[in-house]
Amino acid sequence: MAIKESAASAANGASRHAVDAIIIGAGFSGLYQLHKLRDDLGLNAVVLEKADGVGGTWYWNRYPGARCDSESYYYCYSFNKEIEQEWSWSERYPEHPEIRKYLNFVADKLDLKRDIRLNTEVTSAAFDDATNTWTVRTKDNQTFSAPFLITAVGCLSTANVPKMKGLESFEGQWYHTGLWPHDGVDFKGKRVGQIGTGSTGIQAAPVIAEQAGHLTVFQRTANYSIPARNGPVTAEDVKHTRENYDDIWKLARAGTNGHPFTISTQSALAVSDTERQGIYEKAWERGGLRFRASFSDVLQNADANLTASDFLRSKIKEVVKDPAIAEMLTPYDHGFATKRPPIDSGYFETFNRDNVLLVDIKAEPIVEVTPKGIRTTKQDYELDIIVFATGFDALTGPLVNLNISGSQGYKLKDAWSAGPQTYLGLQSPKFPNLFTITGPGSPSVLCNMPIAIEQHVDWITDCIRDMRAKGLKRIEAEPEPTEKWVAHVNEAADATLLPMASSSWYLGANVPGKPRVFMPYAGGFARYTAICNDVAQNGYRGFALS
Ligand code: N01
Repeated sequence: MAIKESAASAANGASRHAVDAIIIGAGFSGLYQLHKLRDDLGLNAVVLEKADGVGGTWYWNRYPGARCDSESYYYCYSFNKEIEQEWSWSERYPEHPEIRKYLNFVADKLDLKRDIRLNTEVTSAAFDDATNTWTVRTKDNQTFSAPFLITAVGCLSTANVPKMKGLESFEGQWYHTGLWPHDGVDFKGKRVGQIGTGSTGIQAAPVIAEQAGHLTVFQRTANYSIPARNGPVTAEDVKHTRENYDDIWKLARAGTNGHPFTISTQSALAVSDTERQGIYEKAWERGGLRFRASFSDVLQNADANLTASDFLRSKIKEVVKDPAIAEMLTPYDHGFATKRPPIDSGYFETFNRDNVLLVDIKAEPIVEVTPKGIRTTKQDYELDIIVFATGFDALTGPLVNLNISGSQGYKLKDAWSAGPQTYLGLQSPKFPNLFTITGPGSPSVLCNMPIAIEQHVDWITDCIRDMRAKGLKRIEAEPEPTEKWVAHVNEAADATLLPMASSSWYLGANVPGKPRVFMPYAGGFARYTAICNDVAQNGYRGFALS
C-alpha cells in the first residue's frame, strides 16, 4: 500500500497518512474488509489495531476454557475455497489459540499484515463536511485520513468491570476475562472468587476449579446451559466438511442464525409429552447451541419455551448432587435462550466438587471488596484472585468509545444517548461514509459471527464500488428510514421472547445506566440479507448519496 506521509508532520514526531479507507480492528471483520477493499477494489486501505497481533476478540479473550460456542467447521470464513480446503480444525469447538492461529493463517495467506498497523490505538475519528474526509487520530500521535471509515471493532470487546467499592484496596490479583494476561494466571493452591455466570463464567469455572485450591462462584442470575460435547475432529469429519462446504454455507445463509442447521418446523406444543421429552433428550445428548432448534417456537411462544426451560431445569437437578445447590443454580427469572444460551464442558458438575462453593449474591449482595477478599451482606470470603466474568458493554460500547464525531461535529455518543440509531446496523444519520460492521440493529450477535461479518463486508464493499463507479463521494443514512428501521428492530424483537429477559446484555441491562433498548436485529439472517440486498438494488434506498 502506498500510504502518503506528510514530511512536515513526520518531522515533529507526529505522522500523517492519507489513504482511501481506514478500517479499525484486525479481527474476523477487519481482515476480510481489508482483503475486499485492497484486493478486489484496488484501494489503499489500512487497518489500525490496538493489539500487537491480529485476532480481535480472540486476541483478548484468553481466559481458562475460552473456546467458541459455534462449531469450528462453520466458525470460519466462507469466501475463499483454498482456505477452506487447506485449513483443518482439531476440535468440534475451537479453543482460543487455534482461532488465533487460523486468523494468522488467513492473514498470511492473503498477505494482509503489511497493511495492518499493530499497536495503533484509535483515540478519535472526525468527519470533515467540506472534503468528505474522515480523520482518525491514534494514541501514538498519528493521523490517518480517508474518504471511508469502517469500524471492525466487534460487538463484545469493551470489558465491563463493575465499579465495586474497595476494589483498589484488594491485596490479591484481579482480572477481567476479556483482558486476560497472555502468560496465563497460576491458580495453583489459590483461593479464587469468580463473579459472573454468563457464557464466559460457565466456560471458565470448570477449568479454574480444576486448577485452583478453592473456587467461590458469586452468582447473580442463575443460567441455563447445554453440554457442548466437545471432542476431536476426525480426518473423516474434515474430508466430509471439505467436500460439502457449498451446501454448508448455503444452509447457513438460508437460516435465522447463520448456523448450518435448520430449526424444526414443529411446535413444542404439537407433540405428546413423551415425544417432546425424547426430542429434548436427543438434543441434550448431541449438545451445543442446536438445542434451541429442537422446535419451531421455543423462542416465540411462552408455553413452548417453558417446555424447554423445564427440561433444562430438570437436568440441573439430575447433575448437581446437593439439592439446595441445584436449586440455587436453577434459573426461574427468564426462559431458556431469552438470554444468550451458554454451552459448557462440565459446568454443573463443577458444583459437585469439594473445592467449589456457590454464593447467591441476590440473597447476599456484595457490599465491597476488602483487602482480603469479598464481603457480602452475610460474610467475608477470603480470596487470592478475583476473576470478573462480568461481560461487556456490548454492541454500542466499542463504537461510542472510539470518540467519533460526524457531520458538523455531531458526536456518536450523543446520537446514541437513548440507544443506538442505525439504518440496517450499517450506518447512522450524520455520520457519512462511516460503516459499522455488525453494528447494533443488524443480526450480529444473534448470528454465527463470521457469516454476519461476511454479509456486511460484502455489502459495504459493493456500496463503495458502486459509489466510485458513479463518482459519488458521500453516503449517509437518512433520518426517517433510520427511525423506521429502529422501530422494525424493536418489532422483530417483540415478535420473540428475547426482550423478556430483563438482565440480558442484548438490552444493555448488564451495564448500569445504559439505555434499555434491544440492540441486535432478531428478524433472522436470511430476511435481513434480503432487505439489505433490496436496499442496494433500489439505489441504496434510505441513504442520501451525493
Ligand atoms: O457476559 P454476560 P459473558 N455483579 O454479560 C454477571 C459471548 N461469548 O462474558 O446475568 C455481579 O453474558 C451477570 O449477571 P446478570 C456470548 O455472546 C461467546 O459471559 O447480569 N454479577 C452475568 O452472570 C455471550 O453471551 C463465547 O445478573 C455481575 C455475568 O456477570 C457474551 O459473549 C464465550 C455484575 C456476565 O454475563 C457475553 O458473555 C463466551 C455485577 N456488578 C462469551 N455485572 C464463545 O462463543 C455482571 N454480572 C466463545
